[in-house]
Amino acid sequence: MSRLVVVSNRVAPIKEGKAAAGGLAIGVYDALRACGGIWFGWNGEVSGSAELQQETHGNITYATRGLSKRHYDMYYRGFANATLWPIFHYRIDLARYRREEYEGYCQVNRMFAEQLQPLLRPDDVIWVHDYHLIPFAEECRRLGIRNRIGFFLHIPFPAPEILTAIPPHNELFKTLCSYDLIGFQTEVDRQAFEDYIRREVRGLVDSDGSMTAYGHNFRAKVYPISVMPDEIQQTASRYKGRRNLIGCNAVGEPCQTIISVDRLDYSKGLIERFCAYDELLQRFPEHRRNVQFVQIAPTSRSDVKTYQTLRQQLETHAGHINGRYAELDWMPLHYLNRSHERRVLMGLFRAASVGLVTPLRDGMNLVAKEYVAAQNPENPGVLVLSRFAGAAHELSAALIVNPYDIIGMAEALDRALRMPLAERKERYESMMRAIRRADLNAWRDSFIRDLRGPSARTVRVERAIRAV
Ligand code: ADQ
Repeated sequence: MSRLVVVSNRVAPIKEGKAAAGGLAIGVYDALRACGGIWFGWNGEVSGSAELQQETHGNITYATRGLSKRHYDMYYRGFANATLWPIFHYRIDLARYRREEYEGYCQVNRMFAEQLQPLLRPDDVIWVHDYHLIPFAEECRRLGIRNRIGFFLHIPFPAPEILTAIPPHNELFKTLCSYDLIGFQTEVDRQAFEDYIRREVRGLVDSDGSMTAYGHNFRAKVYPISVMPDEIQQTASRYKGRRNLIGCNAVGEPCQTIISVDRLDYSKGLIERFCAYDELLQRFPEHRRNVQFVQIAPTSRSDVKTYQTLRQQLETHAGHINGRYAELDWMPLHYLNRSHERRVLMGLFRAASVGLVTPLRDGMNLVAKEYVAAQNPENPGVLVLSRFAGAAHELSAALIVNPYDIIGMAEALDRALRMPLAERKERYESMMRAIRRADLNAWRDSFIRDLRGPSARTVRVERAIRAV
């Protein structure tokens, strides 16, 4: 089998025998181990060496490099995270556009392609990840690289009306059409891309998902990312640590726990969630002392202004809730800015009565799937899930909420905290079936199979021949 070459913005080498953290890393790592290959990208160092450093563990070579401060500011902090991230999450109000940042973004994509080229073999297949690397395939084609190249977008693809707010959208999405295969999290995202291709570009779209635009033939399909449910189930049930603390308040009285785990990001709807919890305690005072809310939210992109402001707002809200309701022996909200080991998170998920996952927009949201997979089948908790998380398409048996409706979320929390066992089991079983039907292996295998399979051009030619 030909090698796999994975390109992602951030690469953290995984030593053999060590566990990868997070969905993307686990999925990609397993695929690389199965057929051997290269994982190429930024090593996270700023002002570090632009020289390519290579280290090999087993049959995987990690080829990484640093970014200069200027490139970090233009490409990563600038165009990727201050223009694309907010716009793809429907937050034009938070987006800014600077031409020099866009140029820096394109430059980094070009440098990455140039550095990858000498490492490539003619039959390698290349799998590129996420919004940092939209022009990557176009840069490869410019260098004469003819390998199959696929792209997976981890975040939402917004409606064309939103996308066109990006000043160079035509140029940018033209480069996206250089990929052979483009993968999206949900049908809504794929449809939005199709709308853009039809309306903005006047491209052609076939019923099998193949498209033609700017003289390129390519396919666009849905591959919902997921988790390994059995592995999570095992990790969660084995965890014997702090879990015992959950389920009791400070004086040992029984207490239900609501848990949320997110990167600290405005797309995750954290402020609205705090307001909903406040509303729950106000509207349904019977839950006071009987419930605690644990919000784990490690800071991310902390050198971007919007993220600093969000952090301050959350601290104020958290202080307000605890100040208003806390008693000497009961703390209603535990707000933790630290990252936690995966096994600890899975253990906490299992012990919590409610998983509260309410992003304003999210490509998929793996925490929703992890929460369900971690539950005790005999006494499962309830998932309260935003309709704007990609995961809501598969996990329709969750209590689906609109994160802009604060009272609606408080009512859903009340319902979740009171839900009888039979209903909890029924919802849990339905969600587990959905997760098992399309787990992380299915995500990875179907994408790689399609990328290695016949190209959109071949399919089109064969169809034309059959029609004659
Ligand atoms: P993220 O926005 O990072 O990912 P998410 O899907 O929730 O969001 O994945 C986060 C991962 O990190 C989960 O596996 C979670 O358990 C872990 N994690 C979160 N907080 C943690 C903490 N405090 N400590 C340790 N681990 C923590 C992007 C998109 C999503 C998409 C994923 C994968 O924004 O929509 O689901 O990529 O495609």
